[in-house]
Amino acid sequence: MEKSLIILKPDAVQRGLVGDIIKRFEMKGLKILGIKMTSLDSALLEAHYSHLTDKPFYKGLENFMKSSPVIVMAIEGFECVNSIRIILGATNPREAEAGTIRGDMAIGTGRNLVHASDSKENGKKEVARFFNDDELFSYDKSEYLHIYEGHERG
Ligand code: DAT
Ligand code: MG
Repeated sequence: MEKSLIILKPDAVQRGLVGDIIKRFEMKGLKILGIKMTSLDSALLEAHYSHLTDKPFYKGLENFMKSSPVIVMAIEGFECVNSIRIILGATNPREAEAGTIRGDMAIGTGRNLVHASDSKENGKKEVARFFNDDELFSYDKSEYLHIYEGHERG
């Protein structure tokens, strides 16, 4: 089972889209291992966006991510990293497919509502970066029998 770190960014919180976005992950059948509201600081953001700190838009991105609380979620599912990126849509919401979160609800690249991990390795790393062990829950989801075939349940 893969893990993905999801952030519902300040625009999702401010626009009242938190419920609609979480709904899409729940509808897919993904398991929420942890969820909380938190504020992000510069050090955490620099670690999280280390691939972008030298970009001209980085300071704006950092300020935006600190501009209001966010919701962070740890999600688990079979090959879920890729599935979740598909549910998000392209980084630039104007190029995101209709039916995706960004395609349906966003316009600006710097206001694209949601972060999700981009690889299995980063999923593991990012969940550990944003959650303490005692904030993550291990439990059986009864509906798994109707979401997965046996070999996919792990
Ligand atoms: P993604 O969020 O799809 O994984 P990313 O990791 O390349 O995309 O970038 C992280 C965030 O940085 C992205 O969600 C929005 C912002 N960003 C990326 N490219 C940008 C650009 N050209 N202008 C403004 N913001 C940008
Ligand atoms: Mg990314």
